[in-house]
Amino acid sequence: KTLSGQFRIGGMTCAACVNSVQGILKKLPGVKRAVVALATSTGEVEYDSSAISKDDIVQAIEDAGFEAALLR
Ligand code: 9UX
Repeated sequence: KTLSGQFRIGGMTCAACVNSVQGILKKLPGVKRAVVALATSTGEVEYDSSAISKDDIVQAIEDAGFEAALLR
Protein backbone atom coordinates (compact mmCIF):
# COMPACT_ATOMS: atom_id res chain seq x y z
CA LYS A 1 0.00 0.00 0.00
CA THR A 2 1.21 3.52 -0.74
CA LEU A 3 1.34 5.65 2.38
CA SER A 4 2.68 9.07 3.10
CA GLY A 5 4.62 10.31 6.08
CA GLN A 6 5.62 13.73 7.24
CA PHE A 7 8.89 14.14 9.09
CA ARG A 8 10.59 16.88 11.05
CA ILE A 9 14.18 17.08 9.78
CA GLY A 10 16.72 18.97 11.85
CA GLY A 11 20.23 20.05 10.97
CA MET A 12 19.62 21.22 7.41
CA THR A 13 21.27 24.60 7.05
CA CYS A 14 21.62 25.13 3.30
CA ALA A 15 19.99 24.17 0.03
CA ALA A 16 22.60 21.49 -0.58
CA CYS A 17 21.52 19.77 2.65
CA VAL A 18 17.98 19.67 1.31
CA ASN A 19 19.18 18.13 -1.95
CA SER A 20 21.24 15.53 -0.16
CA VAL A 21 18.38 14.52 2.17
CA GLN A 22 16.03 14.33 -0.80
CA GLY A 23 18.54 12.23 -2.71
CA ILE A 24 18.96 9.84 0.22
CA LEU A 25 15.21 9.47 0.60
CA LYS A 26 14.59 8.87 -3.10
CA LYS A 27 17.19 6.09 -3.17
CA LEU A 28 15.55 4.13 -0.36
CA PRO A 29 13.76 1.01 -1.55
CA GLY A 30 10.03 1.66 -1.64
CA VAL A 31 10.19 5.45 -1.63
CA LYS A 32 8.19 6.90 -4.50
CA ARG A 33 8.33 10.60 -3.84
CA ALA A 34 10.23 12.82 -1.41
CA VAL A 35 9.89 16.56 -1.02
CA VAL A 36 12.05 18.29 1.57
CA ALA A 37 11.60 21.91 2.63
CA LEU A 38 14.33 23.96 4.26
CA ALA A 39 12.02 26.74 5.46
CA THR A 40 9.85 24.41 7.54
CA SER A 41 12.48 21.74 8.34
CA THR A 42 10.11 19.08 7.12
CA GLY A 43 9.90 16.35 4.55
CA GLU A 44 6.96 14.62 2.94
CA VAL A 45 7.59 11.08 1.75
CA GLU A 46 5.36 8.77 -0.25
CA TYR A 47 6.36 5.15 0.15
CA ASP A 48 5.28 1.57 -0.36
CA SER A 49 4.48 0.18 3.07
CA SER A 50 5.41 -3.36 2.01
CA ALA A 51 8.99 -2.21 1.33
CA ILE A 52 9.78 0.35 4.05
CA SER A 53 8.36 1.80 7.27
CA LYS A 54 8.25 5.28 8.74
CA ASP A 55 10.80 4.18 11.34
CA ASP A 56 13.16 3.02 8.57
CA ILE A 57 12.84 6.44 6.95
CA VAL A 58 13.61 8.23 10.24
CA GLN A 59 16.63 5.95 10.70
CA ALA A 60 17.94 6.64 7.17
CA ILE A 61 17.76 10.40 7.71
CA GLU A 62 19.61 10.06 11.01
CA ASP A 63 22.23 7.77 9.46
CA ALA A 64 22.92 10.60 7.00
CA GLY A 65 23.75 12.90 9.91
CA PHE A 66 20.50 14.82 10.35
CA GLU A 67 17.92 14.65 13.08
CA ALA A 68 14.58 13.17 12.21
CA ALA A 69 11.25 12.70 13.93
CA LEU A 70 7.92 11.47 12.68
CA LEU A 71 5.21 14.13 12.55
CA ARG A 72 2.45 12.02 11.08
MO1 9UX B 1 25.49 23.10 3.20
MO2 9UX B 1 24.49 20.82 4.53
O1 9UX B 1 27.19 24.03 2.96
O2 9UX B 1 24.99 19.06 5.13
S1 9UX B 1 25.35 20.92 2.54
S2 9UX B 1 25.30 22.83 5.38
